[in-house]
Amino acid sequence: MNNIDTIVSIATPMGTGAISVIRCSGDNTANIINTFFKKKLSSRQAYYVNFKKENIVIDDVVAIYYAAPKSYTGEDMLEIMCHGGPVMYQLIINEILQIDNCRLAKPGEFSERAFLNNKMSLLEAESLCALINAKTEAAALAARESMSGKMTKDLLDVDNAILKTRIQVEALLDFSDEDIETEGIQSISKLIHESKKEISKILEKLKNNRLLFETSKVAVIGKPNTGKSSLINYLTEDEVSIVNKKAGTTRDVVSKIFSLDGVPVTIFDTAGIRDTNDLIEKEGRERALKQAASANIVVYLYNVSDGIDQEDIEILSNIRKANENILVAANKIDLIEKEVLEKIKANNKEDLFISIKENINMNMMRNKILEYLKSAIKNSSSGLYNIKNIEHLNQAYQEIDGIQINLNELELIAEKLKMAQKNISMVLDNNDDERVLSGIFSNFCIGK
Ligand SMILES: Nc1nc2c(ncn2[C@@H]2O[C@H](COP(=O)(O)OP(=O)(O)OP(=O)(O)O)[C@@H](O)[C@H]2O)c(=O)[nH]1
Ligand SMILES: [Mg+2]
Repeated sequence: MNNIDTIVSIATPMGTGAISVIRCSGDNTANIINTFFKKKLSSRQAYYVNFKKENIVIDDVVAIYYAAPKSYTGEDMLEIMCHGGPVMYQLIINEILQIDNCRLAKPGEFSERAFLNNKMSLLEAESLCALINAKTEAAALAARESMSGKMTKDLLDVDNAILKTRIQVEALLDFSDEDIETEGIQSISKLIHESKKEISKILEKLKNNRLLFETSKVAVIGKPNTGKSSLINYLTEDEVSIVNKKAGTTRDVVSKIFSLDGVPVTIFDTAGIRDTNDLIEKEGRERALKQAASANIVVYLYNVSDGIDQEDIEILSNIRKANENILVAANKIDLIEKEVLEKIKANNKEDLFISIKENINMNMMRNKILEYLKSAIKNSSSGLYNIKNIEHLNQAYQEIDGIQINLNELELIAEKLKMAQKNISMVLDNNDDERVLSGIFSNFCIGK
């Protein structure tokens, strides 16, 4: 691919810092080097040089030239490390922009050129985008792993295994020897089983990654004094909300972003819901219900000593109209006798029984929230992480899962395997215009 423009941009955050890095990429890189350094730079070597405008030194910098195609973009590239601060890099960029066909780069344009020059796959570009935008350590590490090409390799391995199975099925279609048939069927059955296992492993990873790259919303709802604020403080390990024995302590929605075992979550504390004439409390109640509707999941708390009463049932059915994903938990189990608790548990098998104060079953609570989130965000759309990959892989899994291994069904098996392969190739497809145009590169920062 031949781009006429040479693009220029700052690659480090704008503002004050020790150094700033400026990046250029394109055919005119050599011209930039000649004009401002007045010397030839060998590829991939750091030079301490003066950046000069005519004979005036603008800054002393470290410059590295990367000759095409051995560069990030695959084009001629130059990286200039100048003194930091908000002014110097702008002076240098302004000078470079005077060179013919040089212009400022758009966000992600260096990576887009790398992709167009086959320096990275679409899957790797998507992972890179996720890495730049990662909000937790776990998200960054997961993105890093799939960027390294491991996901691509795993997919190629499964694709190969399915191809091998298809060849065996086709061969069997051409033979009618009984011994060969029995052996062949066994081998096909084994191969199919393995492919299914591998696809489901990759699928699980994609789903987990998806959770890492979203910021999921959890709304905590319940009647006053049930421990909502205590739960928020416990999960976030912070004093986000005021906790008090007086009912009606929280009056407005309070939110906090935190990492729930690596998953970025925004949790919303809300006002306790009860029938009231107090105007502020009424408004708080409205806001709580609105929050429940817009969250990915709702955690509904009740006090185990009071049980679920008519009021809880009404609130729950109100929430359910807008949000089906409700995790119901009974709090304060430390306050009741064991035998009584067992009886209540037997009548409310779906609920989770916890004590926030005494830290009972709180690990289970965290896991349940993650489990609910995973299924709740399954169908929501994501700007960062491509849901289409999950859909294609799911389809590949369904095709293989639907296979009945039977000698009379060989043609159908061959067809299903072909469809599975087709779906895997869609994830690996580097020419998927829809994905390229979905704006992954514009989600990148300037200079990447
Ligand atoms: N014994 C016991 N007390 C708890 C537990 N969880 C919370 N509490 C207490 O219950 C009281 C109310 O807790 P909050 O977290 O303020 O309850 P809330 O649901 O936010 O209340 P509002 O904001 O008024 O709606 C406080 O005194 C907490 O210390 C628990 O597991 N066991
Ligand atoms: Mg509260």
